[in-house]
Amino acid sequence: MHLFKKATIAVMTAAALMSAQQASAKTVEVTMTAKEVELAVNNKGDVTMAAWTFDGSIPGKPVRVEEGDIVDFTLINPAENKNSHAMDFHAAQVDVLNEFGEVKPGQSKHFKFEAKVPGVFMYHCGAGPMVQHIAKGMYGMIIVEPKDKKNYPKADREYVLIQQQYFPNTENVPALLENAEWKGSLINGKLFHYDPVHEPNATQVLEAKPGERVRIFFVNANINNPVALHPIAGIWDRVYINGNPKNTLYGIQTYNVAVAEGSTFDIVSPADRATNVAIVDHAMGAALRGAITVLMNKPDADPKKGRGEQILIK
Ligand SMILES: [Cu+2]
Repeated sequence: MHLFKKATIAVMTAAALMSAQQASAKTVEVTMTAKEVELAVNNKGDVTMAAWTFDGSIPGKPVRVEEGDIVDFTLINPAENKNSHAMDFHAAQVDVLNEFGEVKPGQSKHFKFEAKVPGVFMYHCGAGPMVQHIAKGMYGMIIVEPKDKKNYPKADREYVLIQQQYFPNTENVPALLENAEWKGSLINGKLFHYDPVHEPNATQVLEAKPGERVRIFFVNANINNPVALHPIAGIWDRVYINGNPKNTLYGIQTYNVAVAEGSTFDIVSPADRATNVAIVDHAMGAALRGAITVLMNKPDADPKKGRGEQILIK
């Protein structure tokens, strides 16, 4: 073939590939409202916290986009709130003083960013004192699905777990900074949220069928402590550091998740029998303060759990 023709074909192929990529990228609109509300932090509902939240829940809703998507974000801070709030997406590469700046009560803020890096990222309020806004519950997870699926087999079920240190008195900011007075570990906003073994009021567990690949998207939203994430009676088949399959570890017993890190964990239970796994922070002081989650692997697992909206079990 003529050299010129070859080059032309190569350029056309590259152009076609690029436009195919651009065509698959989309804009995802996300709006959140800062809400200062009283929320229960236990399953029974009688231990409450003066919470600051995104949309009234701890954690805020999971945001899920694909690598290359544009996140078009609006934060509303209603006039009835007493405090300024802000949004810091760890998946964004922007300007801390501009996009992540504080929004006063009665105002709102709008910004866009491209989710260029795949993975599991924390988001949180960055208004001062930031330690207090996080301790009061203003955080969540953004999942940026990788385009490159190498090392990233399809999961049968997916679950979001976010851990937070619980301080009964979030008005004592120096205590938060010194790691004093922390009394509990919240998983998705509640103590022993999915652990009926240690907490009779826990009604929910994670479910899967024996042999299914279960993917845990995990964020450490603790104020100060790392999380030694371990599946009791299991082994992590894969750990994707920062949720990115380019950073894959295999056959891991415990993986230490830094404060403000998000990582993804795959576990595959034995296919020939029903089993239970307890996903814990193996730092005992955290586990026995609430950081234990039961994953039940059983033939009659609820088909809705770990799919769609139910990646975060309420
Ligand atoms: Cu805030």
